[in-house]
Amino acid sequence: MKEYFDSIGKIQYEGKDSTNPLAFKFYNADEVICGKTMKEQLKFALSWWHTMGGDGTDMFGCGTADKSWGETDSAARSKAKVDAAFEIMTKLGIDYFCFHDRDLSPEYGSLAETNAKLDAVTDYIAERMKEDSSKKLLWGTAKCFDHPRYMHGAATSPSADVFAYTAAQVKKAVEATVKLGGKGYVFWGGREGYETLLNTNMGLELDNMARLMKMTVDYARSIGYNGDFYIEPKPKEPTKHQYDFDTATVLGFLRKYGLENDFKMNIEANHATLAQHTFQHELRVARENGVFGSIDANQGDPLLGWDTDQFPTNVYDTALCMYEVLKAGGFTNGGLNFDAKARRGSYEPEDIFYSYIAGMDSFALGLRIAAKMIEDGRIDKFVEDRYSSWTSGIGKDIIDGKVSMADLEKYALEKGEATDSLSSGRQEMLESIVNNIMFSL
Ligand code: XUL
Ligand code: CO
Repeated sequence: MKEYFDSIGKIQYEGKDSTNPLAFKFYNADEVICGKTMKEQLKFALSWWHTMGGDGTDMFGCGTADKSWGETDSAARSKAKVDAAFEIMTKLGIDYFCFHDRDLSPEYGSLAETNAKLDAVTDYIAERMKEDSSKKLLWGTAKCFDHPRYMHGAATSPSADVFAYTAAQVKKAVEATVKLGGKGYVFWGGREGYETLLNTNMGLELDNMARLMKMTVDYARSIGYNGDFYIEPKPKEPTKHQYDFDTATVLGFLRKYGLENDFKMNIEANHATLAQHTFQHELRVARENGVFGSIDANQGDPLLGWDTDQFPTNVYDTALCMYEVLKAGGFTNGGLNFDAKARRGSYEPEDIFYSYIAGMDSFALGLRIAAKMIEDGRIDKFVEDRYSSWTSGIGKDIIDGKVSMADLEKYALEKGEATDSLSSGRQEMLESIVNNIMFSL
């Protein structure tokens, strides 16, 4: 088998004092944290689109990184991508991968030919997975947003023919996911939104988006898929307004169409910040509503207002993320997919490794800090005490449904002014506790 990165060996854990850029400082796969190995807690995944296909092309210029994998023929390149991806995963100790159908194999002349070529690639991946059972598919999805046919949306297109084409493409992507044993199928509404309401029938578009999801669930279950379906919220980009704006909006949508039992969230950090939320906020909303599923790990740049998809290196954010993940009971079918790309200037092959090492170490450090925050207990204790008025007396009576508004009026009249029942929110003290924990590791 051809080796694509022959100067790079298996990346080892060398501990926090190591200065070797090609070693993990915090990610020690087999070390047990909060009852599971780091590998099980973090469930890292490689994103096929950024890592195997993304060459740095942006709105202002062409690609800088060579992602041809030494092949000019399209089918040969798709196969080479599989070998290169397996090599990257093995060297980094990453077990999972995620794909869009068209990252595995591009569109050819007709849908029939496109499907046949995709089958050849998924057959080859299945073969490679058989040889190495540590490699697993975290989730699959369909790229229903780049071809011109999707210029006005896919399931939300004004054209019923485009809806039909979308259904055909999603059906095939679900089949590919099932064939490779995937435990997740993602809907990210690439162009499911609008540019102007002057040309948009919002009600019909939302109904149709739900129709496609319902059809997908029914079809996938009928062919034996028992994994999760995820919606990946994003407020804008490429469209001005994306219908899956944020977790709260998606929850409203799912509940309106009776889809709430079939879908969980795939929360992406940079999408959260585009929606003017923190990453932790989106995770908390998902967790509190029982729809926490999977994570697209990346980060944006606070000075750039778009989806920069940078590798995550902000440890404060990874710590608060892993705090939410641990509180949610950890991942089940989901995991941490690096929906992230090396910067356009980081174009050399080894930058792929530096990027993943940076991301994996940042999440490993985040996990260590989050576990320590929980073990330390000061934050949890503070929150518990802050709400202690709900565990007895009038608070408990309200929760138990024992009192009416008239009873509460009587209580308030007797009790008098309520300000004295409050105490400080202690935000700065709590932030300082987090820093204290972070730096005591
Ligand atoms: C785009 C994005 C997608 C989804 C999968 O912003 O995040 O790559 O993760 O379609
Ligand atoms: Co994503």
